[in-house]
Amino acid sequence: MITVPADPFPYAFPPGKVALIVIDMQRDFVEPGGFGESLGNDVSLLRAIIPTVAELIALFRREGWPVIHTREGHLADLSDCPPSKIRRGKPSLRIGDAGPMGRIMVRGEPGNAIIPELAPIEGEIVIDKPGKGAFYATSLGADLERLGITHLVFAGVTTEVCVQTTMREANDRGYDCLLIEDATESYFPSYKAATVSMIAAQGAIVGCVAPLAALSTAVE
Ligand code: C5J
Repeated sequence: MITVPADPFPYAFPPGKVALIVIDMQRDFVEPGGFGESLGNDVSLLRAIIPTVAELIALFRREGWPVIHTREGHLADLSDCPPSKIRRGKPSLRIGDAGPMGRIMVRGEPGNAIIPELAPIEGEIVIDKPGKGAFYATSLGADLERLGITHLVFAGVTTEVCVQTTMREANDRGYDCLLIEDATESYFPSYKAATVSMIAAQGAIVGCVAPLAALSTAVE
């Protein structure tokens, strides 16, 4: 077992049974001129974690542990997007509309791609998800089962939406979860802070939290 100093208690994982899930580091959320910025958000907050996420991915690749990437997006005909989701957001720019980087939140459009700095390499799983959680309507559960994974490490954006939702889904499915707190970010710093504390609260009700340095040192 490898043991990482974490909040609220040390996080121990068997090296052959751990995977990294990098949530939605896609151009539309993270790059200037994308959907996130068009909604009035400051993407520089999200961009600041790119080097840390890259370092985390490099650690997993070096160890030969699985790296799984997710992208939030919908089929071109939006048949997998509930009308309630389309109705939300900015009235002038809905899911499926033509935006600064192609059709908003549509698979295969430029904005839906993972940013080049964190691009998946050959053999890594990429999960296209229609929801905020990465288990809903995807192959993620079956993929993890096939790989024999019991422990999940999380990074990506945004902390309080897709990262937290996926961690909660994973927690309910019995996975032991660790959030790397400097490898996740929100457009709203107070939402990130609240999410990080609520994940670890009540004896790790959703999972443990640690900085990348704690994981790196434990793995050395
Ligand atoms: C959002 C996400 N915030 N990846 N998506 O809509 O967190």
